Amino acid sequence: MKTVRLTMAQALVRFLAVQHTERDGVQHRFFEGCFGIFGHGNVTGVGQALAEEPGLLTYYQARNEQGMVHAAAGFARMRNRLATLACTSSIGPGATNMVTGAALATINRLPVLLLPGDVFASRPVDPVLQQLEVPWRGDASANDCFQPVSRYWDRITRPEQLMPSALQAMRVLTNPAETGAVTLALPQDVQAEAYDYPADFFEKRVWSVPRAEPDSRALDRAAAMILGADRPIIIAGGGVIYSEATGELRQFVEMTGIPLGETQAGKGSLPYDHPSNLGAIGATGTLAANRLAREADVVIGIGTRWTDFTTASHTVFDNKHVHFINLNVLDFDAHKNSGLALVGDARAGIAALAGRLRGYAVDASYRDLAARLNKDWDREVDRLYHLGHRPLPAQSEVIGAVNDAAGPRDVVVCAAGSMPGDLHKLWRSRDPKGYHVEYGYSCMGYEIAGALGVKMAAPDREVFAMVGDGSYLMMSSEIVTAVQEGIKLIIVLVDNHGFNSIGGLSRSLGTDGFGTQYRFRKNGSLGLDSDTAAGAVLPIDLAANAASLGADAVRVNSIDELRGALERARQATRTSVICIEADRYEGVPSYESWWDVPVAEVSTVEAVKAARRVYEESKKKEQRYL
Ligand SMILES: Cc1ncc(C[n+]2csc(CCOP(=O)(O)OP(=O)(O)O)c2C)c(N)n1
Ligand SMILES: [Mg+2]
Repeated sequence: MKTVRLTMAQALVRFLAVQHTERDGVQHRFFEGCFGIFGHGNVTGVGQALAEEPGLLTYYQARNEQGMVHAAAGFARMRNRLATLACTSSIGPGATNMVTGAALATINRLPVLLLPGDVFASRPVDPVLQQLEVPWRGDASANDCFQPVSRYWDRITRPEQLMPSALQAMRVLTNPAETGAVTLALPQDVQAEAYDYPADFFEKRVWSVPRAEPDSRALDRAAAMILGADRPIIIAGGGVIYSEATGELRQFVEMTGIPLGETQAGKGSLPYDHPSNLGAIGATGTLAANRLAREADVVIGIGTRWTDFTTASHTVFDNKHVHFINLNVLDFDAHKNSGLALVGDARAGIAALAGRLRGYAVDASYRDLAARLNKDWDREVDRLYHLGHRPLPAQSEVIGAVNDAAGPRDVVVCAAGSMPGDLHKLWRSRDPKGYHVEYGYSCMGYEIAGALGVKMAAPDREVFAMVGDGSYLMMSSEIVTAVQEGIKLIIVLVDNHGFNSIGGLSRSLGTDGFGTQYRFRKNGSLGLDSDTAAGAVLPIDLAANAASLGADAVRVNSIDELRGALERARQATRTSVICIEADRYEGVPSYESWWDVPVAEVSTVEAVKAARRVYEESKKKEQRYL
């Protein structure tokens, strides 16, 4: 047997470089590079291996380990999970900085490979710098934190153990039902240890991504349910887009006339102006989608994990006799809401259902109602895009200006704050990959780092990262990575002096925005830095901050100025940051939706007591979907 003598880290890098995916006959290289921040635990292991054969995997330096995992997740989402980036870190804090990124990837079902350095397997000199010791368990390290947030986790304690572990890692990463973060913890001594690896381990491998068709009897039952429905509705989730099923979905919708709502991950499944597209569903839904959802008797969920935002905390599907049909590649999701489970690929499942529904269509009046609601909603978007609010513009106008500046294939990226909900309602999406809002983990700090990964995955598209001042201050450091790599982002930074989304939530539930503004503590306010008791706003110059990181940065004072700056940013070759202040109190309304956020059952504050009464009433509307 031919063997190659390599360190474990060298073997790993060689292995990663030859992994491929294949779907519909098209092959993709699976790892297009490796992000890393070096320290002890990877500088002389994986770092040495990347440096010795730089042609194998392109190395990208990051600023923050969390940021690099976000970039890898953004990349993987943009590539419909058929390719990703690996991430290497040192031991201890470098490793645990990746835990948030791992959770985000796993929740969003996105493949990322994490390679945290680990303490010595041979334990000659314990405790090493940054080693977390557990007195009662000798084989534990900080990397055990990754277990609950990974879909596959292993620690490579001998060099030859790499072979079965790496193969398992690939199985999970490329399986659309199982995918998420995969963590291979790499003890620093083992990374540097040599072994005679069989040459076969380094042969090109192609992992086929299947398009499993759901069980035919379940499909028959689903078709019968749809035929018997008065008011069916489709809810399109991220699975539609990852499966590249938007063409089949459109045909299905046009054939049957069943109207469709979109989740955050599923937005873009149909163009916004398609007459059957009702737009966003749920807590951040449109009037169109939430109205029709209310009456729906059969809800066909495709590729959705049914979060509380999608169901408006189990209130938006309000028909007492509602039943769900769930087409999902993961049986866990397919069984939610007591649904009829169609376990399989979205594209294959839609085609199979369409075959059973030939000749079927909803009443013309129902189809027309959807088309009318779609048009009505577009008028509402138009209104909110052009409020002309003074002296500060409303956030909806900022979104309108960015939407106007974006070409049909360009991408908007966002994750946390008040913008995801507004974007969900208002963004006019024209391309299945044009709307990229991370709302599974809704992680502040994803916006810029995730956008970096999006642009790396799709360099031919403009990428607009929309970020709040809170998220920006939490993590903007990957701007430096964008500048270093010559990767162009257009970052629109909406400044409202703090956590407006949470402030609004707090105010609406009786707590006056406590702790959500960036303001000086006012003397005598007893620390209640709430909206009505706060001092002056903090003098934070966000544009100067962005400029200091190497971006072309500008502060604009009106929507007209914003439009000009966006045009200049489009022409530019470098990363731009455009900072604009928006009126924190001029929010986009909710449209017949609610979100279950528990209010204190006892309080001395009248506003809290009143909010609790409303809460108890609203909660009665929640259904169990049994
Ligand atoms: C890492 C992280 N911490 C806390 C939260 C809770 N949270 C959600 S939105 C938000 C405020 C975001 O502020 P900003 O980015 O300025 O957006 P705005 O709400 O002002 O639109 C907070 C604290 C979160 N989603 N992520
Ligand atoms: Mg803010």
